Amino acid sequence: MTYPFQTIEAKWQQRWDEAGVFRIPDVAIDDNGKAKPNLYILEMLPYPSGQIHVGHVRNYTLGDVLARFKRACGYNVLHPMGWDAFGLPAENAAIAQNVHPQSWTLSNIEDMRGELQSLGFSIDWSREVSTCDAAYYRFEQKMFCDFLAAGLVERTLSWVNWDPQEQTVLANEQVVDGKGWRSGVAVERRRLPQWSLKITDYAEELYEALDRSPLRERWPDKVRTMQRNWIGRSEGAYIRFAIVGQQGEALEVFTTRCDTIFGASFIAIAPTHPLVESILASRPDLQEAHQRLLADITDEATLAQAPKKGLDTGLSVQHPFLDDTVLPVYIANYVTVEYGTGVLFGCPAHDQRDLDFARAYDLKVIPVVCPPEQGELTITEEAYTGDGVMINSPGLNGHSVAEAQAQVMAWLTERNTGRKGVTWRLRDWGISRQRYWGCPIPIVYCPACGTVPVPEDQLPVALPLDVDMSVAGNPLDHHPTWKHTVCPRCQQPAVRETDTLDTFFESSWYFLRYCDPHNTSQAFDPAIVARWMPVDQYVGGIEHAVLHLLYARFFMRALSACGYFEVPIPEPFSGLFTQGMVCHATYQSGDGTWLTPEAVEQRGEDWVLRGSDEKVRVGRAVKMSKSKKNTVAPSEILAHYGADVARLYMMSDSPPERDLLWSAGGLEGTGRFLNRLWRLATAQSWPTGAASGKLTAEGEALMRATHKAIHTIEACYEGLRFNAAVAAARTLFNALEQVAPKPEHAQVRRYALETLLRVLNPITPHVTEELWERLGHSTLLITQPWPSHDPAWLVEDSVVVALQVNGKLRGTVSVERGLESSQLEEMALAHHNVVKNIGTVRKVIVIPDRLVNIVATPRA
Ligand code: ANZ
Ligand code: ZN
Repeated sequence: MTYPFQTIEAKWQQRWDEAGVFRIPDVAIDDNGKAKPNLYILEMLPYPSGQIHVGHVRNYTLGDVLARFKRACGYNVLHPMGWDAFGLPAENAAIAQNVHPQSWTLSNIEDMRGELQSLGFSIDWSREVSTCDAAYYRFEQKMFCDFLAAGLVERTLSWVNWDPQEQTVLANEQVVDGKGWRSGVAVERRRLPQWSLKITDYAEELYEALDRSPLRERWPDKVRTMQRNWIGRSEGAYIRFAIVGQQGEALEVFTTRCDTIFGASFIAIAPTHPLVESILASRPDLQEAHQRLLADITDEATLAQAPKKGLDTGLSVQHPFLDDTVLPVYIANYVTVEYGTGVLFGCPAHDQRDLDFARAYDLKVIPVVCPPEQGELTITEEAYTGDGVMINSPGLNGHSVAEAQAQVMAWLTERNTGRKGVTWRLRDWGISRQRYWGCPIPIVYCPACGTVPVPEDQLPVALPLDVDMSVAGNPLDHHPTWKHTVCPRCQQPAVRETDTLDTFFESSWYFLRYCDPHNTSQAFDPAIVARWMPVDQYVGGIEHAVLHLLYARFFMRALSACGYFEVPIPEPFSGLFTQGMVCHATYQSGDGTWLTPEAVEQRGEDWVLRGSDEKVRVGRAVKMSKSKKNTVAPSEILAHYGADVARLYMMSDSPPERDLLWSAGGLEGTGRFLNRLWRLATAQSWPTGAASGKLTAEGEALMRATHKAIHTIEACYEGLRFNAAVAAARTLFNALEQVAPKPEHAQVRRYALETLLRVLNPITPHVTEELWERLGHSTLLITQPWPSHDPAWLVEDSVVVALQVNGKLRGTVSVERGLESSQLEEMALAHHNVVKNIGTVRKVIVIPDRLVNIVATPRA
């Protein structure tokens, strides 16, 4: 780089800091004495893993450009930052490196804060929040107690996903293909007392709101679809099947296909269903087989693929419409206890899982829906799940599936054996973690009083720091004193809950704390929150589509229910933007070892190990990750190019929602551009002289280009099309470069340059600020308003002229405005479609900039 980015960037970061320009008051007054509108722009808070990575740089630059732009547009912009500081990696690092999770976390925060600051983000650091700070988590302990009082927290013995390597319970979302999301080890099922949040109480509301404003307009469809699928609304029927020989006893199933009732050939119950216990009580012979079924249970996705297994209970139920038909009752591994009623009726002909099960246990397969163009249907190994015409179904034959469903529903209602109903796939949110580095759950177990929440005046329940991390399991269990306490109610000896909260609990409300970060008496003042919430624009990764983003939506509703707001604020994030990933090619040596980009070089067509002849395999570009060694460290980019180049490059290459393919060449090119801008602005003088008469055509063109740039870039920033904004800024730069620095151009050139600095300022704040100063300004560029454009200058300088022959339109031409009549006449007479239609020309009428009419004899 030829311009002194190092000194410039440090200088301006310090100046902004001294001027306190990013310290945001809750009410800001503009120059006219009016309150500026408040706006909240937020990026997802980082986990303090050690260093920021390129993905962070992209994410935070996106938010920062928008924040700086909106600020210039007159908003009082809240743009805070904090740390999602609890979690497993700190414990793992602590064990591996023999440091305390807290010191590991705090020193990472120091490092990462420094890196973020050197990128020049317009963050109000006075509002920084760290979730592992007792000053923060004491309030979530209070929330937990409030939720408990409101019936939104439950403690239940529940089947959980147990990660044998991490020695912890995982949320369903943390199980990927039957394996722990971090450990990659197959999860087991265990039954443990767990705390959970009743997110299912809000299933319908969370689902419906996805299709209401503002989410409908301002959240990506992709994310709304993912949430919709995750919440999983199914409309269907609940049907009761009477148990044969047990007067008044029935099994209730949930089905979305009541039309297939005549194809039912068995009933299946989930292995962990409460009913199973009573069935087994009278059938000790089945207990061993049942244990084997239990041992196999993993998550649903895996079970869907696994071989179908079950055991015959010996019970049977009566078919609701066929008096002489009874169905056997099985316990089956593919039925989940948490869905519907945990019981289903199997219809092998039309459900693949049921068919696999029927084949394994030799059960009947009765087709009841026939494909429309076929007269009959035989089922072999594949179930027919399509639409069709009813067969083998007394009273329904010949009807469509939809008609059959309506009819069966009517029959069920009539006989009082079933009802219409909706079921949701969403499960309650298990929040207990058997880990140390988290927020203690504020509960005491007393032999006399039972489960007692810790009263508010005894919060926080601080996490003890003197723990032994070398023993397996949760260090809080092994701590000699911490868990022994007295019961808040009866003052007798009692023990603390040693589980900690899922860290998603912390990230479900941090954005509220930013509004009022220093409040010591409550999580936040509702009046202050009302000034800022909801977040106007949230920016983060699509990987949070169903975890964090759903939990935060639930939290707002739960907090509303507990009276935390003046007026309920259902949605935390009005606008959501999910940026693409930063990708890079991968390199591997012959033996498959991953190689860093610095370790390889291109030689002709091939890639080789730097400084050797050893060939290297090049893989396609994938998300940068440490494991594949295809990362580029932001610290190195900063050292070689500086923050402005890094920021500009991040915004230049691809639309922000798409993946960005990292290229060293692209970064170079961006650096060259800023060097050129620097040279242009510093290598000559930029007099401020007053307007010197009429502009030349060249000057007018630059004037037009400048106003057009303002107009275009403004729209691009508004629409988060930052790459298009950069392209438009470069167009203006090129236009400016082409106009020679003659005295008659002085004014327009200076105007163009200043405009360029202003429109680029949100992306490259340091270099533009420096050049602004060098142009003689004593104000900070960051405090300048967004430039306005004059619509008069946007009028295109070309016009469309109609070409007529004897008053009839024969063509049009687009020409420069203000052409001479003779030039227009010449053009018209040369136009192919005019030539075709004229014989002898009598007269030519020209209305400049509009029309040429040729009066002529027809062509012979
Ligand atoms: C009879 C039937 C016939 C079904 C047929 C499907 C096809 P969705 O659409 O995802 O909501 N089911 C019900 N409870 C279940 C449980 N606890 N575990 C596993 N499967 C369960 O799925 C609804 C269908 O899933 C229900 O409709 C039921 O099988 C099954 F031709 O009932 B169906
Ligand atoms: Zn007690």
